[in-house]
Amino acid sequence: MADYTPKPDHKFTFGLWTVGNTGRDPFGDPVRHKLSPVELVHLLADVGAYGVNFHDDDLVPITATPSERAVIVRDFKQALSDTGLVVPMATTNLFGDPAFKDGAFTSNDPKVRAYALHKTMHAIDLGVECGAKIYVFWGGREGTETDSSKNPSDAGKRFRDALNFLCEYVRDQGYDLKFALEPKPNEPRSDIYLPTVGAMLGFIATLDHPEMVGLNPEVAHEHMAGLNFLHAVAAAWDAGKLFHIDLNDQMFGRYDQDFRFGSVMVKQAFYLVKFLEDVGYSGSRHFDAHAYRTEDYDGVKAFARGCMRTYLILKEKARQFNEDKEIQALLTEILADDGTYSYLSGGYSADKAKQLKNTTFDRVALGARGLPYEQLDQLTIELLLGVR
Ligand code: GCO
Ligand code: MN
Ligand code: MN
Repeated sequence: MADYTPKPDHKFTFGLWTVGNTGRDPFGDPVRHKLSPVELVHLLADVGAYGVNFHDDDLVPITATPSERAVIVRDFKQALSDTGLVVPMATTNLFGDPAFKDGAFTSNDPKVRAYALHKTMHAIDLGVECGAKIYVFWGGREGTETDSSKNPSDAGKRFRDALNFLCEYVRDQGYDLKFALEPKPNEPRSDIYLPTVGAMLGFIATLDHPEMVGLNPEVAHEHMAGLNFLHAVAAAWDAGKLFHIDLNDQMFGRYDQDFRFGSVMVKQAFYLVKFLEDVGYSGSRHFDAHAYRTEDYDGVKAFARGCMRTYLILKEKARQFNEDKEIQALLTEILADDGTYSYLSGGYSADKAKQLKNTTFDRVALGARGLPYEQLDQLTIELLLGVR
């Protein structure tokens, strides 16, 4: 029997805002009382998490005085040392305060843009002080309801200027910190700029320090856009940009549901875990999700345990897939290569181009070959359903 107990090596993390979610939604009031950051650290330690991440305001309220901040940070660090939890990632709340109603770095108001930079520099200091090595940028309100209000190419330029400024700030301070950009197509704005992993990858290449900036893709965000999350993650990985990942779940096309990891689209979650484990992704497995609004704090713990347990079950399933003789035999058949064209793998040369142009192909035979993908998929389903 495999062991599904979370261990520090698994790098399972949660945000203060995830297990701390009180269930408030646009239609109803909170259903759970608010826990303090210290209580949340202990809750996460109880369920076996490795780390805790936060927005600046989750830890230090936006109204706190410097002396209140000092006490809060001291108590939080004490809770970390009492429990052994670490803070791998931090981020800024640039969406909650009314000042950010038209965005932060992309706001039309230069004063708001300046305040966003000011708030982020302080939040970076706080994150680094608590040990963060990854700093996430989720542009929650960086978008529009009406495009008559803002030129999208001005918005792109403002966002670029802000990130360039903040990269220089981090370098100036000598911080060991990388940025991870988190795309989302909409919600809370009608449209958010740079809505997908692909869009962000293109944008990063335009920055002054692209080596400092990568991606924080989220399952729900690509699913909201009807996209294949695994393919998005693979593109980020291939570009050397998978700095962090937000795991949760939901069907395509819905609002941002933030369900327990693996609770909705099990097959997609399996391919994702298999990919992360196969390639050796070594970053945090961060669960950016929250418990159903029906739950009390026992339910929140069940939710958090469930995220980690499902990940570990899928990891074990991936191991079985890689060792399953029938599955591997089918893959060997699918990937068969008699080496005729291996000369093409070393890149272009004029001779190779000439040789290839002069080759005669049996197009009909190529098209006639049957591919056993039905069998392969059925075996995968049976493995996931536990009958293999
Ligand atoms: C959302 C986002 C956020 C971010 C968080 C950290 O849909 O609300 O996923 O939860 O991940 O702000 O950057
Ligand atoms: Mn989200
Ligand atoms: Mn997220």
